[in-house]
Formats: sequence, C-alpha cells, structure tokens
Amino acid sequence: MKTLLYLGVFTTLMFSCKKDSDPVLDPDDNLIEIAKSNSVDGLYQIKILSGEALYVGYNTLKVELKKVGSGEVISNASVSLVPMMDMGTMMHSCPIESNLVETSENNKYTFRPTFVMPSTDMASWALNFTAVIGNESTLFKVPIEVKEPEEPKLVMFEDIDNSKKYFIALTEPASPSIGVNDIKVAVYTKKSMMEWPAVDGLSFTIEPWMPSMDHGSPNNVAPVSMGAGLYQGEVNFTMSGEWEIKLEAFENENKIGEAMYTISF
Ligand SMILES: [Cu+2]
Repeated sequence: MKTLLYLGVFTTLMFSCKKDSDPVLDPDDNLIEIAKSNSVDGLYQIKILSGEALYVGYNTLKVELKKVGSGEVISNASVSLVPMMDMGTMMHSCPIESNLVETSENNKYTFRPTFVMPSTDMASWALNFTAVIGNESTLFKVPIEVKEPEEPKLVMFEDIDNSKKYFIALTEPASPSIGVNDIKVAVYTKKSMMEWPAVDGLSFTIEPWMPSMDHGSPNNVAPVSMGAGLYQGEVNFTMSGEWEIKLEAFENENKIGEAMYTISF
C-alpha cells in the first residue's frame, strides 16, 4: 500500500515536471497518445496510443474507440488496419504482424505495424482503420508521424538470386541489460505496394560485438522461426556500452543477406 502511495507521488511529480509540449501519458499503462481522430461519418472517435513516438521499424499500437457525444467506450467492435504512405506519385502500405481483424482486450485493440520509411515533407503516413460496430462499418483515416530512430531498428536487403526484398525488424531487446537478453526479429517481404507478407523458415547466425573493446560474447542463441514472421533467440551482453549485433540470414543453407543493429545501454 505504501509502495503504491509513493509510486503515485512519484508519478505525479514526474507529470508536474513535464512541459506542456510533452506527450500525454495514458494513466492506465503509461502509453503516449499518438493521435486522436473522428470517424469519417463523425459518429465515433479513435485514440491511438503507444509506448513511444512511432518510428521506422516494428511498433505496438493500442487503439481505443468511443462514441462521440456520449463517450461510451466501444469494446465489442472488430477492427482492422491498413497503414498507407502517400508519396505523391504513389501509395504503399507496410507489414503488419498477423494482419488480423482485432477484438478488444481491456477496451483496447492491439496492432503491430512495421513502418518501412519515415514521414517527410513529400511523404506522409496515415492509419486507415475499419471498425465493424454491430452491423455497421465505420472508417477512420488518421494522419501520423513516423520518425527515423537514432539507432536503426529496421534493415532492408535484397536477395539477388530471387530479387526479393527482405525487411528485418528488431523487436527485442527493448530494454537491454547486462547478461542474457531475449532477441527477437520480425521478417517480412514485399510482394506489391499493398502486400507485405511475413517470412517464416529462414535461419540465422548471431554475432554480438563490442567495437570499442574489440570483443564478442559467449552463449548467444541464434533466433529461430516461431511463425508469423517472428524469430526468437538470445543475446549475451557481458558489459554495458555500445554493442553491434550481426545477424546473417539463410534460406535453405544459402546466405541471402545480413542485418546489423547497434544497441547502447
Ligand atoms: Cu514511402
């Protein structure tokens, strides 16, 4: 009880130190409000939340629906998402994990898109949601901003043999620490502007390296295919600092490319 109270005071202090321009945190689970928008028919409001500002790579979004006016929370809708980038001369989508119609959990709908490019003056992202509420279908078109993260989280390479583009998004470790961490990547390919299917059944090798001290680490486990384009393994950081992680990707024993990420903590 006491701990809770202290936590409460601490959180309040944190809030009161924040500038007006700082993002608004959702009191439920410390999510940032990314965007809020009314449906095309004006009857519903959508709120998009995430743990941090949206970036090029794998993102987790939580979505809330409310009725305009009454404020009634809509928790029994079926919601689907198509992200779209408008580049002026062309439009394209991006990968989404599982790309299913989502139902709510704790009144929130979860989506995991992997944005492949940042927003620029010439190119803008929008999240197009379709919510089926009762037997009515409602559309939302929500403009969003996608930033390039300081340390890239998405690597693209092209396999020359089958001229296929691969997108390898680092999803974990999100909060790295000394010792063995889970490492997860999500792998997609591009079939067309609108089709970005998950790629299963690749194999990887893993090599972490600390460039400043010229050493690696023992006891790493290369990520293995878990389905839905996800691969999970283990990376061992023997000390804090800047680490490079090299993942070589193989299809049927043939190397198709490699992804390199930098993680600092
Ligand atoms: Cu684009």
